[in-house]
Amino acid sequence: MTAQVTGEEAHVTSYVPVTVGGTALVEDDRASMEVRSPATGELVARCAVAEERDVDAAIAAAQGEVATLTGMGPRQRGKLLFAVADRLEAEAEPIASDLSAEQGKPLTEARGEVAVAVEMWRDAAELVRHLTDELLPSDVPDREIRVSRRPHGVLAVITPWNFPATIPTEYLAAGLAAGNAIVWKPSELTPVTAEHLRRCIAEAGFPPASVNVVPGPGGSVGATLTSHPGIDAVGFTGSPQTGHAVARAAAGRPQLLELGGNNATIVLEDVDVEAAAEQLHPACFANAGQICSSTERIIVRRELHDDLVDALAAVTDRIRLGAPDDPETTMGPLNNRPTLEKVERHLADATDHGARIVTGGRRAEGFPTELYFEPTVVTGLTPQMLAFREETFGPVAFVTACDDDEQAVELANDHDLGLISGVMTDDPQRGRRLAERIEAGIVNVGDPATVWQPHTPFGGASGRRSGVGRLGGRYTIEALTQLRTIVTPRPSG
Ligand code: TXE
Repeated sequence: MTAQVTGEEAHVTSYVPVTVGGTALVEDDRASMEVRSPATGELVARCAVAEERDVDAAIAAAQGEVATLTGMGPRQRGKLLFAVADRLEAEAEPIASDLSAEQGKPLTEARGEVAVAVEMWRDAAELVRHLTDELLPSDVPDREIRVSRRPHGVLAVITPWNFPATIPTEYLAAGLAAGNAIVWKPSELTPVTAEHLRRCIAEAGFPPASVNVVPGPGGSVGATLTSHPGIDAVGFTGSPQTGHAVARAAAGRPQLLELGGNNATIVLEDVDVEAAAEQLHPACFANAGQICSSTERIIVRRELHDDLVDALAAVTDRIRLGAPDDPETTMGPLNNRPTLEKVERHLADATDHGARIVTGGRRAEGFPTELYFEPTVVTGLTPQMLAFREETFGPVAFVTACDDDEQAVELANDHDLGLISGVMTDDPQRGRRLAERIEAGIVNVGDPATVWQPHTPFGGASGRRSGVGRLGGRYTIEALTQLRTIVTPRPSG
């Protein structure tokens, strides 16, 4: 970390500064905010609150670096991306530990997240090293048409707290690979992981203003950044409400927006019920359900309903809720109070409208903070309930019964967020037929919603509210570049 906090807050591990052009700005008059562990309530870091002048300076610095990054060419940038991956890998253990402390996920999940981030840096490096121009045939014989991918220029990146290493990496790795210079506002809830990432990028040898970090709250710093006339494009992952505000603020500029999901997994009557419950376990409860691709609604054939609900309740019995750094723990606390309150609001609304809590449903007692929530199974979910319409983002498996394939598809599509879906069946052809009719960016047949391979295109179906564009491997690089067509006289001879 750039600056240690001393004195009465000696237990504070770090201070996350504004960083512009590779320099940490640590003037005494800049406001800061606390980052507290969701698991213990202890202060784990302080984070600077960037001011308007910082955002201006970060954008000016990034503008000055675009030419350097573009001039390096893709193969040299690829080398630096590999070097970032190597640094992250070498420091994976301390980074995972800090990530777990500020985010609340079990250390094992944090280690897995850092390992995936490492692979994403390598993936971006390989992809960009093979980026080629395209020559199009010309209607006019003496003209050559060359189409190439250029960076947008200054890319504003805003990221959330649920995956503080992988979600930023999606934008940073592909954004730098493409030659953009970046101004990044990480979540104010997980800035320590952001600082690790920024440092690894700098130490890998990227020019100083390649990634500038302006930490702080979204309503002020995020809004200043996304409405700034100096940015050329935006990458954002977060809630639909904020995403729509970002879209308005950056209107007219290229945008890659990944917003929430209210993902359905359909379970057909031909599956083995115990095996289906095992697959649904991580789909509903990994990261305490705080994943935009989590299974939020399970739509099961009525003849299997009771058995599946029993099997789900049995798998939740195995979940060990506890401190993230305890090796026995399989689920940690929720990250923040608004998320806790939303989970409770959705459960209260569901039971008011006739749903039944089979197991869980409450804050767990005996923990240092109120953010530990019991893994929960609820049945009787119906379309008029909040949990059916909005993303719950908590450790809850909501179940509803259906009578046939037609009704299953209708229920799956009866919501506004079409990110990812699953059809669990032993019959791939039947699963495929249903998948063709489900309005989501990804449909897994044989697997639940949640399963995503990071090099494949990830994003919301058109016409829904869950985003614009696609993340994942080369699709992110495509989204973070613009096409430039140059038509020249064809060399004679
Ligand atoms: O999101 P926000 P929150 C969903 C999930 C969660 C809900 C709310 O359902 O319960 O959103 O979470 C910054 N201009 N997802 O409140 O507000 C903010 O500082 C610019 C799904 O955390 O969208 C943070 O850096 N930026 C999701 C980022 O936006 C603004 C991941 C996300 O915060 C801003 C997280 C503004 N006006 C939540 N206001 C997913 N798709 O994975 C806030 N921010």
